[in-house]
Amino acid sequence: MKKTIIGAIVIVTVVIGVSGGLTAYFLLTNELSEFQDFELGLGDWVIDRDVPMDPNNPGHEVNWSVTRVENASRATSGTHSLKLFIDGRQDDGVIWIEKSFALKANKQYRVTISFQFYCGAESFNIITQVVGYCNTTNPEVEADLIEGLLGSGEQALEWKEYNRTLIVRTDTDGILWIAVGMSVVWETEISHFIDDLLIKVK
Ligand SMILES: [Ca+2]
Ligand SMILES: [Ca+2]
Repeated sequence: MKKTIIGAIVIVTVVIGVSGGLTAYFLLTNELSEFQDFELGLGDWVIDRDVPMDPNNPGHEVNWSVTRVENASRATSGTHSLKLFIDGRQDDGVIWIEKSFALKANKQYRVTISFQFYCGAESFNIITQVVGYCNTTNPEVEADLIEGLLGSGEQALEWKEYNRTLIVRTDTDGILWIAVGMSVVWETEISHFIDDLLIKVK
């Protein structure tokens, strides 16, 4: 009788152990993690923007650029980061990088976006809004990114980490789009930097 009970306990323990292991394996294999430190390039990230036309330069957009730059004092890892520049004198414009992630269709995911954002000028005025977007559609215009606004970009003299965790459900094509960048609120010419972008999906 004792042996039977011990045997049953061993079997139950083994089953729990194996299923626990399988669960852990399942979670691991379903977890997607991506880190971009901009040391070697932009990877698969693509530059996009929605900016106004420049009234002082008809037929042209206001000056803007999103570039990978080498400047160790503007990097939290290595020597490179992403520089976001825009002439915000029209009080408008959003610039960002975006990437699509192929996942399972019609499935709920927990997405975490985090990155370092360099301001360089702490201010009571909100000059920029930091963007951290995740949704099933490719962001194309300013209105698409409103749900991804993470607050003022002028909260720290130098670097500040911005992050966001959200639950999002894929639709039939299983694609999630993630974008990070900045939106202009106040008129000025602005340069900010992003480094160490970490995406986790599970
Ligand atoms: Ca870096
Ligand atoms: Ca886009």
